[in-house]
Amino acid sequence: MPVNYSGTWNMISNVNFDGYMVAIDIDFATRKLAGMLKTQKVIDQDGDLFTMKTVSTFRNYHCSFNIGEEFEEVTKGLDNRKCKSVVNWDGDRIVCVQKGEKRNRGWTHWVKGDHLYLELCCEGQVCQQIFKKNP
Ligand code: VL7
Repeated sequence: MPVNYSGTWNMISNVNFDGYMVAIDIDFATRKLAGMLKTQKVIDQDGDLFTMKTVSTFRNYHCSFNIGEEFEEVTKGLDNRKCKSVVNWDGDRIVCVQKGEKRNRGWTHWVKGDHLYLELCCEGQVCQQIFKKNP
């Protein structure tokens, strides 16, 4: 049985977030602000149904999906694009492919101990974020 991602996770590192934001065309001022944030992931996993909230003092982003079911994602408050997204298990990892205007867009999550890892990809950029579980 795959791992459970449920919980509140606090960001402890964020590598190349700026590169990722450039790749999705976020303007300079917004990038400077967003780059300062320590975001929180609030995840609820109920079987294959996930709700993910990315929470910060600046903006929040909310996304719900069922594993293996393609959905229309609008990256509201981020780059505001429409994607056809689908998330699948890859072993214990969850891998999202975001099909749309941007090439090679998606993300992967995995858990190791009390750490949650996230890689965000777009075009040639990879951003690596690490979160620690709220006890
Ligand atoms: C991950 C942010 C930057 C615009 C504001 C920054 C606000 C907080 O795809 C994501 O998460 C997945 C995987 O965990 C689940 O939906 C979104 C945040 C990407 C991109 C864009 C800068 C403005 C950051 C919302």
